[in-house]
Amino acid sequence: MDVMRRGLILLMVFMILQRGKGQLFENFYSDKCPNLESIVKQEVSTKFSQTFVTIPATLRLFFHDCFVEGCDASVMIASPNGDAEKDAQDNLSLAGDGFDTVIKAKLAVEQQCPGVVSCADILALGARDVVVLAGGPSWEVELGRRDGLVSQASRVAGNLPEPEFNLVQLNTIFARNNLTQFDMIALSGAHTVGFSHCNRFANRLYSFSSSSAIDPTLDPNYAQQLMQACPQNVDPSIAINMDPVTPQTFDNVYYQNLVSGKGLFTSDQVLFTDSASEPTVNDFASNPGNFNGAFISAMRKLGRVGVKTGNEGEIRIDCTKFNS
Ligand code: HEM
Ligand SMILES: *[C@@H]1O[C@H](CO)[C@@H](O)[C@H](O)[C@H]1NC(C)=O
Ligand SMILES: CC(=O)N[C@H]1CO[C@H](CO)[C@@H](O)[C@@H]1O
Repeated sequence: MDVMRRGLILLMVFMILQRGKGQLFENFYSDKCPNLESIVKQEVSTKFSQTFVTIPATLRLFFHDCFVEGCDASVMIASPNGDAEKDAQDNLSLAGDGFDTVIKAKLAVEQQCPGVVSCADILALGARDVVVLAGGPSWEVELGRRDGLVSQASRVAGNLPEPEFNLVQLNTIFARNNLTQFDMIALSGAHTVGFSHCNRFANRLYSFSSSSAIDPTLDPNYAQQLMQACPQNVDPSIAINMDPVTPQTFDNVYYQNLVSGKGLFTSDQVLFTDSASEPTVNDFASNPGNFNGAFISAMRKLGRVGVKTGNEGEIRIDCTKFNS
């Protein structure tokens, strides 16, 4: 009896200790930095008024940060040796405006609340703010992340999805981050804004298979448009809109494009051509409310991936450098 009671007490203590671990809260900074959300929103809006790229760049930066070492701003670190996360091959195309947005927002936050708010949380807030600025849905962002102490280019390969991926490969890499196929399809809707360089999909235009140079799942007119914008051996710096219909609006037109054969990457188009994911694409294409709800839920889940809380990590002062 005595042994059982002792065991029970130990179990309860263990559960209480575990409870707060890895947990985020919407009101985490309400005492320590009450104006946080409006400061970040102001900086993001100012940056957006200078360039539209602020929107896709910040959204994609959040995704890449979360999938490598968790959402801990590890992607922000600039190493003098060129061996940090942002220096990896897969990160070569991260637009500088996303980094700049976080750096500027952090500077403004430090003026009012020095040493209190993590860069990881500022990036999570910025990702929400840019979706809203592009006409997408809004949501409450969970906060309390700490900034990571590891940022290595060698940790990137294999942790980010590739544009050539099929459904199983996409599901596998998202599942490792606690995200379902449904979440993955919703998050892919981020490709409703932003740009891609020609080399990320050129194989679908010029060297698809031995029987067909052009990917037969591409709408033929869209394929012609893409070949005009991206001739073979085009300047590698050329990038085109990923959503050819409403490129600057955060909406569900991305899914309507998939239905009409206008998915830019194999990883986009496969969501419609694979019968396991097609029903969800059809649903999001015709019900913007369903897409918005699924996107919000998936962004909140994405924001919990591998987070450091409590005394883990640090609150970085300069988002691009570890404190010591
Ligand atoms: C499902 C698997 C995914 C694959 C294979 C993928 C792949 C890519 C590729 C190849 C590009 C073009 C990069 C370039 O050439 O500059 C891109 C752009 C982009 N991706 Fe994804 N992505 C995926 C999921 C996501 C998710 C989950 C998000 C965010 C929630 C996201 C947000 C973006 C944005 C906003 C851009 C445009 C970036 C810009 O214009 O600067 N992607 N993605
Ligand atoms: C996935 O969820 C489990 C259970 O909540 C958690 O222990 C694990 O750390 C999560 N994985 C990631 C990558 O966040
Ligand atoms: C946006 C960004 O910082 N991109 C970097 C990716 O990696 C290359 C190679 O190290 C850097 O030159 C880029 O600045």
